[in-house]
Amino acid sequence: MQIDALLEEYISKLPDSTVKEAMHYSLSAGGKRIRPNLLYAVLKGYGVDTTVGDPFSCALEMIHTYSLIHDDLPAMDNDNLRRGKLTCHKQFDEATAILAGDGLLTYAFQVAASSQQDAVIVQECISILSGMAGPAGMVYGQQLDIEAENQNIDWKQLQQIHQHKTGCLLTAPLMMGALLAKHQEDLPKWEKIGYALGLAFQIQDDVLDVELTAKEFGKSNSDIKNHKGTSVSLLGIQAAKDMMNKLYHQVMDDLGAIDGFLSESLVEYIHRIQIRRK
Ligand code: GRG
Repeated sequence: MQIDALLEEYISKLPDSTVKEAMHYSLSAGGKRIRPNLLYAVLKGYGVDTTVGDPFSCALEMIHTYSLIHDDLPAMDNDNLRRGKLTCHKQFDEATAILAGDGLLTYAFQVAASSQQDAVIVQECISILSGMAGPAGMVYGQQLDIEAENQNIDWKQLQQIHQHKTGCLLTAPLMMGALLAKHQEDLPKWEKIGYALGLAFQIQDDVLDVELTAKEFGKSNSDIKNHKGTSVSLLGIQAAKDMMNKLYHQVMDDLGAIDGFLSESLVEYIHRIQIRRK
């Protein structure tokens, strides 16, 4: 089943309520589903039936969506637009948006734990997922990001923020894919690839943020409004683009060097990410 249909199915199991509506609103607002697609492409490359990834791909998208809902709140980035639509707290209200994020985060782990795969592998996947999303991963990155507002940070500090805030949740599907495919020995390689991909993706986000209008990009340019350093403001637009392309190349090269992994679909998918305009 497609990721959209799977997410619909999981949400339909919840009791009817405003928080369910808000979770559904944000989950179905037109996200690119990058994290689920990365997981499926890793499984495909290892020649594994991609349905083994279903509960984990849904959990990833739920956690990603929770992070966006909370990031948009007035206490954080205070954004009105996300994916070209009203942010969750604008469409509903702040209390509902906080609960929708809480609901998506907790439900994600219930969904992941419902996997019928080998119990040890499920436990390892949940450990990766929680580690990457939590206070040593994405939440830590968000904290660093908030502290960096109105500060003169250097490139090293910005990289640290990006790697946690964005890189961790892009690395998780790669590592979970290797675990589900029973290729634990490849985990360090996927971790390296994930962080390079995360950094490239975030630099691209910064470049698109200045090159496109909010309408074209589908979200507000809140980094400028919130006086945040970005790869473009620190490196300049051309150097940022050069670094992004170098990182994407490195990712493609590293993918080709994983023994027994057929990288075509993942390389093709990452190339689509590389040329994205939203
Ligand atoms: C609130 C704990 C907490 C964390 C928030 C992800 C995040 C951390 C903040 C979002 C800020 C941001 C714009 C980061 C840039 C990279 C990024 C994650 C972009 C959005 O991801 P996409 O492009 O989104 O995959 P879609 O809308 O396609 O799902």
